[in-house]
Amino acid sequence: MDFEALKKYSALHPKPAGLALQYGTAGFRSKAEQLDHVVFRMGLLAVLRSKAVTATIGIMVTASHNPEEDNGVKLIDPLGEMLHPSWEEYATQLANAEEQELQKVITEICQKAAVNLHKDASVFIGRDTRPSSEKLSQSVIDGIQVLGGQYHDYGLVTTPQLHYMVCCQNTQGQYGKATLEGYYEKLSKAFMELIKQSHCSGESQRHLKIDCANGIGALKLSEMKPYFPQEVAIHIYNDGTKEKLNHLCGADFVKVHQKPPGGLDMKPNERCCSFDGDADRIVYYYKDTAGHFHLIDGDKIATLISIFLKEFLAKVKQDFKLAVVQTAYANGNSTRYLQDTLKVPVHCVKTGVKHLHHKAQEFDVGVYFEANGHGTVLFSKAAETKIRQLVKEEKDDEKREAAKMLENMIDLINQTVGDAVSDMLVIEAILALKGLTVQQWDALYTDLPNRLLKVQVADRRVIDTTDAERRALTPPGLQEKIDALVKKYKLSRAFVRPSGTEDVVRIYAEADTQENADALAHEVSLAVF
Ligand code: 16G
Ligand code: ZN
Repeated sequence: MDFEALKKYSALHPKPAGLALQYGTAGFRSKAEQLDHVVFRMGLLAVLRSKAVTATIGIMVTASHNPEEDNGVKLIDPLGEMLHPSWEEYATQLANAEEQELQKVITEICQKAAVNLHKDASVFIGRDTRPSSEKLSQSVIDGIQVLGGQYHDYGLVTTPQLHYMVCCQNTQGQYGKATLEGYYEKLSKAFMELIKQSHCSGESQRHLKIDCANGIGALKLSEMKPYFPQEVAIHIYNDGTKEKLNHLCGADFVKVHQKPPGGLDMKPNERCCSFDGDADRIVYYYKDTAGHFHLIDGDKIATLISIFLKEFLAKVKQDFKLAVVQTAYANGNSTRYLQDTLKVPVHCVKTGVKHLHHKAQEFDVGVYFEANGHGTVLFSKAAETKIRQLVKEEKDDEKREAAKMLENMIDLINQTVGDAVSDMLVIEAILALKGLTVQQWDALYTDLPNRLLKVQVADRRVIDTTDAERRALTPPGLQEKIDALVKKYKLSRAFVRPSGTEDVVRIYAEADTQENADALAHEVSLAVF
């Protein structure tokens, strides 16, 4: 390794002395001006990771739903999944090394991770529409080049598109073509095949208004539009030409504030949805004739998809195991509906996509969604192979047709990570096939009133949790206090957890009425101090 060149280039991307950041649940996130050295070094790390696993690695510059002034970076592993946890630690060490320690830290990583420096390295790069993203992705390229890695810069792409590219590349095209065109063709073809079977989509049924958070989603949806016939009537709002990214709009805003985004005029009963800033999350909503706002979050999306999959999996009669993975934030009534009414097993894991993804891999068909709208469906290799085989060979018409439906779903779903564009098409296809209106979908169950609060404490790490973050182990006595508060209300539940992305403690409470959910959340927040 040419440490002289490294030293020279690193000096062009100096680390502010004393600044320490952590590779958290969403990679690095910070004010954009603090990130130049981090992205340069993540370019270095991507090369090392690529050499260690002999595969193409992805690197995405984005801060998702965070304010436009922020930015972030995360690495994507070979099959399009999140960076392996053991390397998250290396990422943190490398980002925080003072200039004179850089060589030592790199050497250590190479030793610990058995990196063979003689191997080739290949990195795919993508970025969101933030003003700071272009320059930061240039610094990523500097880092890659200094270690002699090859790269392909996809420029402006959604986060899930980059995950898709990396997976295509490392599976020799089995997952699809590693181009934007390949992505659009694969998804649009599967979608059109699916809705061919729908008989009940009237004119008004087809319209969908999409709030793109003034981000990358708008650009990519416009690119995709020509792949669809005119009947697919999607209307793009908050396309980034007028307002700031994520400002008073986007999936996170809508979910957190439980109200419609700015910039989108909603008529009663119109179906609308919001993407987040990098288009890996989606939530739906509508306004009823009385003017009340109804949010359809990740839990209800998981429910709709599960209903569809359960029906068609039953038709192919293969005894595939279907399960849903949620986090502690899932509304209690969604869990009850899935388990008791739909009879689909539900599993709860810690917050963060990697935990949900990992758990969902245990089943033939694993549906996972966070309440905030990030999610997808995973099919095991065996299930996918069997379904494709049934499409080709099954003699029984009904079974073969059901398999065909599932095969198109498999192709429409981005199995690498939650993808707002793909999820939207999955939802639109299911609504059309089942002839469901947005109100009927919403009426599957009623969300329990809930409240999310955050509080600043001296050190959020004093809170340690267990049972998928649903119970606090420390500080001593806290869980007992929460238990006593929860007992005061009906249908109630509450938990606290340290945030993985902000210096705060988050509190979640739900109860029979909004007043009670609010009161419970407030009382729990007082118990945290
Ligand atoms: C990150 C996670 C998201 C999670 C959120 C929780 C990924 C790609 N993203 O944005 O899934 O919901 O963190 O944030 O894993 P918190 O720890 O601050 O509550
Ligand atoms: Zn996002």
